Amino acid sequence: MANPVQEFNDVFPVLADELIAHLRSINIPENAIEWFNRSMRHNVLGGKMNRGLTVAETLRILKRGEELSKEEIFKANLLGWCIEWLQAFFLVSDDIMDNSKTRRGQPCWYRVGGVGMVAINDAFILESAIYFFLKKHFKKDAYYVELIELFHETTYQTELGQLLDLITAPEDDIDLTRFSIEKHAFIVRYKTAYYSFYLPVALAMHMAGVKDEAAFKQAEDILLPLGEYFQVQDDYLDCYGKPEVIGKIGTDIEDNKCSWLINQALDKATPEQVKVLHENYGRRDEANVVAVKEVYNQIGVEGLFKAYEEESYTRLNALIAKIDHPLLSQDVFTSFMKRIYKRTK
Ligand code: GPP
Ligand code: MG
Ligand code: MG
Ligand code: MG
Repeated sequence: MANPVQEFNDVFPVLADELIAHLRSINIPENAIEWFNRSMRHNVLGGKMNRGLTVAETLRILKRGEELSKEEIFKANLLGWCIEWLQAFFLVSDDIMDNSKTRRGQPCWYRVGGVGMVAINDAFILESAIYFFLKKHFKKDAYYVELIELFHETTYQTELGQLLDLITAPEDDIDLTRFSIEKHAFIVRYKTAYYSFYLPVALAMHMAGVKDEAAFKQAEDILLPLGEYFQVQDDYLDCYGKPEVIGKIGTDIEDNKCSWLINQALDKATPEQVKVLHENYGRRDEANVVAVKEVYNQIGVEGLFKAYEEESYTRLNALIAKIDHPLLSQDVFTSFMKRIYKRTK
């Protein structure tokens, strides 16, 4: 069997060529095609590609060892790339909203010389490309409408999560009493778990011909908590990850975010520590950030995270062990778990 990563990577140039050929066919000027090509390569490539790789991997598991045809492999990987395009659309936008500096070890797209706010429109084009690919390759399939609906609904859910993430963190009105661990859980399910966890598996389920709503529901019931755990790791790495490993410089403290870490700290802090957090969270000066991290250290937030990580591993594996729908397989979820447990980037 060919290497799944190679099979996945081989699909990107096919899609990039299709898009560019289409732009030429409608007489888009060469300089705009060149611009788009640069945006696509900067923003779609260079990530971990976990979401993208999961579609074909899940389809293989759902087909229970039955050999996939070349066409099935190509189409599953194409759907995987559509998630990577969706993610590119989100990340270009998120980095502007979060005032971030770097992503995947490079400057954020809006900070690349000469790009600036054109990045907003570039994000829109990255999103539109998804529907160009779906139409070109799936229009004749019985599940074409399901794919379109799923991408639209997932985008909507993510945007609602992003809205909550942003309005819970107004930069000019710092009020830590607004935060709670329940609010955090709600935000992260919407802003991260649907598109990163439910979407790749649901896409593979559609390709496998699954129709039973109960199967989608069972998958969602485990994938949303898995995605929540993944975003808690992201919050942890924002503060404790090494920029050269995670490829980005954390901004959650400066951005007044309702992060898992600040919720843990507020839960355990003495009145004096709460006061320090109130005076320093959500401010841009390095000294303020240092003061917040100092309280995190006093409280032992890193240790709380390690304990959460262990507890999540046990709890999520127990949830996976309960999956019993005949059209699903526990392996879909254990392989996801293996990939993210104790991740460092
Ligand atoms: C992760 O939040 C969530 C997203 C990237 C979704 C953005 C959604 C939009 C509709 C734009 P994050 O800000 O913690 O991610 P990171 O740490 O990677 O910046
Ligand atoms: Mg964000
Ligand atoms: Mg961000
Ligand atoms: Mg983050």
